[in-house]
Amino acid sequence: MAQATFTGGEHQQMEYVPLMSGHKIPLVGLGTWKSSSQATNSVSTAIAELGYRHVDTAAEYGVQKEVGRGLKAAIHAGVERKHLFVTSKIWCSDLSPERVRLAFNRTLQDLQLEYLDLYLIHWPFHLKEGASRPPKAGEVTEFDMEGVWREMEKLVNEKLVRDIGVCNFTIKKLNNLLNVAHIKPSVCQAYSPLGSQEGGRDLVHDPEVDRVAEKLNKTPGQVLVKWALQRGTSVIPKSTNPDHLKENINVFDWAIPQQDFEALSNIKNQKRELDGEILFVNKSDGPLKSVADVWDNED
Ligand code: NDP
Ligand code: 1BO
Repeated sequence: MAQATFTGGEHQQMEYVPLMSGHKIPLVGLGTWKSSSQATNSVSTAIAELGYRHVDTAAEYGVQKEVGRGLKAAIHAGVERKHLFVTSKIWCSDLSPERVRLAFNRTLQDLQLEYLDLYLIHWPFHLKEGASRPPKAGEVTEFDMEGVWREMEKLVNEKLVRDIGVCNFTIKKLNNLLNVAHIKPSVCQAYSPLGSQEGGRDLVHDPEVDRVAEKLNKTPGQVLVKWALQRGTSVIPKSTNPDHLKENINVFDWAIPQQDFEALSNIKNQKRELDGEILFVNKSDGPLKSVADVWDNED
């Protein structure tokens, strides 16, 4: 884990970890999936009042304009842009070389920013514009990974993006990318630290999480965020609830004892909550006919 860096102020002191590029990513960020119209308030409160410095969003979340207004309010309140870390993602229907720049420009405009800190490939599959969920025959098409990555590299070279990376890549796909990348991916995003939202797994009420929370006099949300940090990842819990926002960043001056950390790591019935089935699997026509296909049979 990297040495802590502090930003000062009344709110929580953020800690950071260096990326391969040398830029540093805040250890706790704010997720914005399904934040809807509350995104503006949660982003501005999180940054200006609570000490968050990282916001994770995506074109597909449909909240980038709201997030942009929240960022603007936080900057207006005195937080400098250079102290923020903003991540967005390119959606599957824009995953062709000729659409990368357009998608990126739309994202910058919606977020009211001049550059992004991190731009990620959201999922490594190319979807036709307006594809159904689940996709119909012919709606999942070939993904030109090398061509798309070249366009993303251009954004870095033009200083419009500081780091580029991926989400939902298997080891096989990462190796394919590493074979062609001139600029290596800085991040393979891990997400849903609390078990995600409706349809996900309610880890906040898991008995083992509750036991550790009670023992340490912390909330279940804090225990889950801290577990992810101690595991060695940065973390992006989503919340639009002010109390949760406060809890989720208050994780830097205590630790989960090793025995409890191991108990949490061994919680029963672990599985991937967001498996991509609804987004990409067409059982009869493919090309992805099962969840195993989505994950290259690596699970
Ligand atoms: P999380 O695991 O972050 O869980 C969010 C849920 O937990 C919400 O219902 C939230 O409700 C609740 N919650 C938050 N804090 C607490 C707390 N302290 N105590 C109790 N409940 C709490 O879910 P996400 O799936 O949203 O993952 C986080 C972020 O990761 C996303 O928002 C998105 O930015 C990113 N992501 C990226 C993906 C990718 O493909 N790259 C996929 C999925 C997510 P409330 O708002 O009421 O607090
Ligand atoms: C549909 C988008 C999945 C969450 O990132």
